[in-house]
Amino acid sequence: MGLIIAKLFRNWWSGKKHKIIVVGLDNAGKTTILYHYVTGEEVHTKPTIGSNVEEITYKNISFIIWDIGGQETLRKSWATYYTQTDVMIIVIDSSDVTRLPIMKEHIQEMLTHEDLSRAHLMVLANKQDLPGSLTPGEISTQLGLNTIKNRKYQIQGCCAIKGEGLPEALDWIVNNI
Ligand SMILES: Nc1nc2c(ncn2[C@@H]2O[C@H](COP(=O)(O)OP(=O)(O)OP(=O)(O)O)[C@@H](O)[C@H]2O)c(=O)[nH]1
Ligand SMILES: [Mg+2]
Repeated sequence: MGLIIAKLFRNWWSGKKHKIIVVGLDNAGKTTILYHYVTGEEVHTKPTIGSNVEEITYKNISFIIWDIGGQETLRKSWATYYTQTDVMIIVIDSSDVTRLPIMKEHIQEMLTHEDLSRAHLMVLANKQDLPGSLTPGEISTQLGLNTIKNRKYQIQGCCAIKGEGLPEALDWIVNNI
């Protein structure tokens, strides 16, 4: 407890703005998540061309959050956002089971990318409200998260349109950066 308070104080005192990147396939719910963090409400989104960036403060810690478009043609440019990243949030549409192997490959690439070597990983298993969606445990298995070594990571189930599970993800981030 004392350590966490000391860490929170140090982060606040240094004025550091932690960089979070939010990646995932198109339609996963990334922009919905970003604007839920910013406004606390459900927002109507359009597919992101390029990226959105917003700043939020949570528990006295400042974050710059980059939400990067996930359409196939945009995925080649994800790496241009990686430098200086503190936390990567990977968003999965838990009902989009057939495309999980595509995201598994992207995660493997990200985990070996030099610019992300010190970034923590939060996987958000979104759309838990949809019938047929996989549980966070099932997604973790399919993505092979249990093979991750030397990195802090967590998987969290969520429903971005209702905001469920989103504070828990930020709490984990605040407690682990
Ligand atoms: N049922 C359900 N729908 C969701 C949830 N989260 C997001 N959506 C919907 O999924 C659709 C896509 O959401 P976006 O946030 O635009 O997806 P994105 O990942 O930003 O997509 P790109 O910008 O194309 O990469 C929208 O219609 C959202 O309302 C959820 O938890 N449950
Ligand atoms: Mg988007």
